[in-house]
Amino acid sequence: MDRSMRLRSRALVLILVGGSLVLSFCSRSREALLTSAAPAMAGPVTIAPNDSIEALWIKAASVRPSERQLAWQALEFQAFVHFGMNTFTDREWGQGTEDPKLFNPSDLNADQWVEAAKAAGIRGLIVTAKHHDGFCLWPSRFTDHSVKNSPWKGGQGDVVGEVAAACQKGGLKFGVYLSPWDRHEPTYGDSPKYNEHFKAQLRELLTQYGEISEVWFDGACGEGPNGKRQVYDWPGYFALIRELQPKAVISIMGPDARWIGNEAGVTRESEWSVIPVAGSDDSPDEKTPGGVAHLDAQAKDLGSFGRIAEIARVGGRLLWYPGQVDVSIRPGWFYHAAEDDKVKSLDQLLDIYYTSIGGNAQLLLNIPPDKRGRIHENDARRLKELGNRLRATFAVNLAGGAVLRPEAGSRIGRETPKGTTPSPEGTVPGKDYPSWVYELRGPQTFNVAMMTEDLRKGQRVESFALDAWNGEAWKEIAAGTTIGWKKLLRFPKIETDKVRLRILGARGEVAPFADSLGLYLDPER
Ligand code: FUL
Repeated sequence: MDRSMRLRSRALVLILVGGSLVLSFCSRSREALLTSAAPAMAGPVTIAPNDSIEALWIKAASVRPSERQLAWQALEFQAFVHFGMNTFTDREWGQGTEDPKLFNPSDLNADQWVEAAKAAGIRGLIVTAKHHDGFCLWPSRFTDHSVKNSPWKGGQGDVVGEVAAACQKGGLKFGVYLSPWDRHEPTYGDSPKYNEHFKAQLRELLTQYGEISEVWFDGACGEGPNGKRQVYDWPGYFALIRELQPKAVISIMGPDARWIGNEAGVTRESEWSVIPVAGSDDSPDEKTPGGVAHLDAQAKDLGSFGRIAEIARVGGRLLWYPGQVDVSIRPGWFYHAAEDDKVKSLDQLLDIYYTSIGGNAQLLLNIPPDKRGRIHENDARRLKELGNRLRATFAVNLAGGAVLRPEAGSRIGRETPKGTTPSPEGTVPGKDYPSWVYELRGPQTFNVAMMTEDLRKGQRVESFALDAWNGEAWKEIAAGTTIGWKKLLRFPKIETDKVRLRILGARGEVAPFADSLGLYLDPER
């Protein structure tokens, strides 16, 4: 996303002016702060039947993201690029028997992909290096089913290499999708042999293309009951990635980021990054679409306190496992000319943006190149419209420079509940939570609010409300449940010089900080 769209001013300096706190904004971006300050790490936290409610509350507030998860979350918006044999056969899933000669883009231009993505404010790109049909977009030494046997560039081309270079040039992060399910590879189903093959291909991708920011492992496998049964060596795959690209996030069938549970571009109303999971086994579970064992990524409730208590009864652990929303700009994942007029509208994309990034998730928007090897004009135009609209909306934070004061009578300090051990990490249910009043720099007109939590302190807020002062009284203008990385709320235009943020429920203490509130005007609403 352009610098102008980045949220600036994250180092909060609390200056006492006449009993009030003035938010002083410095010029470092939030991303810079997040990546420079190493979070206090807390890996999986064990939960057990004998944990009291208070103990569970404190444990839930103590789970932290890893540095790689924080950096990934700060990307916010990435492009998914489905391109390969299916682009040329007009299919979504290939058989693995397609002739490599069918792959022949007439005008492949990875710089154009990057420019189209950047126009929307996208910060990273993940390309399908190999989809289920097994055709490799790079000249792998371990199969003949690749670009090297295609007519494209006389068999001398390397799509992965061109995309990696274009991303580097354009300042985008670069990641790879490598399908574990391979319908072409003869060793598939002969588990140890295929695992070696898969790791050899993974090694090529992890060593030949510079920094890889994400490895996306699909959970799909269409082998029927009589099909080949492959037992994947997940721990081996993960170890290789950690060894060769320690900063890379391993998503979906992996420990760092989870599938949100749909391909519709929406999050749950309450989207938690602290997720309780039964048992102690972290290896992906192919029986449930969940990435880690015993997690049903499609369940309606993944992280409520009730769910945590339920899992504690059978014994398990709390993971920092943030959600990613994958959705296509068109009906299909791959390009089909018949869908040229089915590119999602600007309003649909805005809804997706607000409910995914603004719902505590990362957005992975698929933009499939066509048979030329270019992002089609209709898609490119829509991406630009999206970026323009977001830039216009988020250019100025109208809460910038606000004077912040705790509301009289509300409580900011921590209390130690009866019967629990004092902990640096939080409070308990059923207490009063804080409210803050933001005195704006004069009357402001806005229709978008943004709330964020400092994830270095975990994810804590369970519900909140936002009020505007109408000259005589407070009027609630928006409310929500979880916040996490970011909550975005849209409402009819309002003019006021004072807003109030009420925390209605939280796991532990919620400290005021500069990121907690942004107010914006979407000029087109
Ligand atoms: C699914 C795959 O089967 C689709 O083809 C696509 O790649 C999507 C992102 O994931 O599981």
